[in-house]
Amino acid sequence: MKSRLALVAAGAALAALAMPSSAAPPVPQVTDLTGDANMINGQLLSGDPLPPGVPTPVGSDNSKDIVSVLFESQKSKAGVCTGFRATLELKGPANLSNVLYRVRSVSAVNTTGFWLQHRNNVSLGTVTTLRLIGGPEVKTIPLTLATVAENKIIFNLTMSDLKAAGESAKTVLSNLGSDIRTDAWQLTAPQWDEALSDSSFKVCG
Ligand SMILES: [Ca+2]
Repeated sequence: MKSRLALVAAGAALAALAMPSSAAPPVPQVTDLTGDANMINGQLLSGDPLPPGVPTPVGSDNSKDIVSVLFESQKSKAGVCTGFRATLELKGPANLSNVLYRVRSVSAVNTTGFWLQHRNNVSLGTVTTLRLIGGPEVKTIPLTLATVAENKIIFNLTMSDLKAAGESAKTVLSNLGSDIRTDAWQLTAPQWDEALSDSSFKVCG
């Protein structure tokens, strides 16, 4: 019995050695504390009763509470860059009822805004768009509907989307961040939560 156990243990050890080491999980470029989706930490139209980033668990809405944003380049099987993906993670499942979920950045072309937006309101229904500000033309480009999976909203941008935005495989997005707002179509306020960072991301890095 003892020898059989030894053989089993040895086999397990060999199997472990034969397995490829698992890659480290990707690290989000943007992270935010939880419990602060409350409209009151620098998020009112005017007046800030508390400094930004002060958690207030009472009244915080998990469906609008930013946890992180992860930007990842996407490649074909041949290793060619096909665009990128941005995953907005929330504390709780998303609530697509008159809400704007936005992943923010800027680029050398769209210097004020390169915004990925998944929103729902009475005028538009549910749409995913790319809002461009500060470039040759302020405009909004329709995107493939984002994937909503429980507490994650996943935006996918193709090279065609980037080209339509005046961008390319060389584009570097900076000032990465996110904000979540009440969506009443032309009025997108108040803001529930916001996350900012100094991080940057090369779309085909
Ligand atoms: Ca948060």
